[in-house]
Amino acid sequence: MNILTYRKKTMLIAISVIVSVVFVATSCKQTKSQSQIAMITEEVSSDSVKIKEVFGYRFVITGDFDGDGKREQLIEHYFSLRDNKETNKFYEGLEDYDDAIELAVEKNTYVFLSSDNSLIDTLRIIKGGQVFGISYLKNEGDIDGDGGDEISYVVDWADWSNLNTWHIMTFKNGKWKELYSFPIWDWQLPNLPYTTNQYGLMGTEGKVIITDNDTLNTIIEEELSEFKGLVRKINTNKIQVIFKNDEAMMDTMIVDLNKQ
Ligand SMILES: [Ca+2]
Ligand SMILES: [Ca+2]
Repeated sequence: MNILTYRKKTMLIAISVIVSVVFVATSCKQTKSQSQIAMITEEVSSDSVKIKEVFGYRFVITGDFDGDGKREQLIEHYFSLRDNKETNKFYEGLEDYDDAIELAVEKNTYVFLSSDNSLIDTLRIIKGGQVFGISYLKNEGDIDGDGGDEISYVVDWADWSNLNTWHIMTFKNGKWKELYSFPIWDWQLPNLPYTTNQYGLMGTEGKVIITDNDTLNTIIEEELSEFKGLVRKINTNKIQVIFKNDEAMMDTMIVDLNKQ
């Protein structure tokens, strides 16, 4: 290689480095403006996406909860204390879960179960909490042998945790009392359909509202009704429960309610 060729080569390398630097700088600039455009596009598109209220599922169970020999209903309510009316649980078109939580909190919601039997007191579950209603409700039958059916419920917390508590309640002497409770994970429960019949204080108020997929909602509802729950009566005041133990393992245990 002679000296001239060497200089030419060095020059070519220098030029190519300069070109590369300019190219990288230009492409950085392009990337920045492109990302700005993307941001604006996202803002515009999110503005144009209509946020739609989704009423959500409401549990209704039947049983003889006061033990008078006649069956009655227990109906879930998701009530806004801010708006003073039954309210929607969810929204379609929200960008993230935090917005859903924030909207639920803003509405100052009150989750309760009412009965069509006026002698049965309202079961006040959560007032003004971070909730989306209840995620499970079941008639457990007469666990303690007093003639009235006990119930189980789980709160649908508007949070990020999957830890939860299963509550068994009994209606005695005009009041709801907790018979027993145990820790669970939310994933031990079946999914809820996004919409269902709309219940007011006087009964059904609306029809089924479907957001996206009828077939899927039907399957989810079937699975929900087929779910056996996490409590099994073994004998009077003796139950077997599936729970989250202290080692964070799914476990079963026999509970003697006479010893609680
Ligand atoms: Ca009754
Ligand atoms: Ca009972």
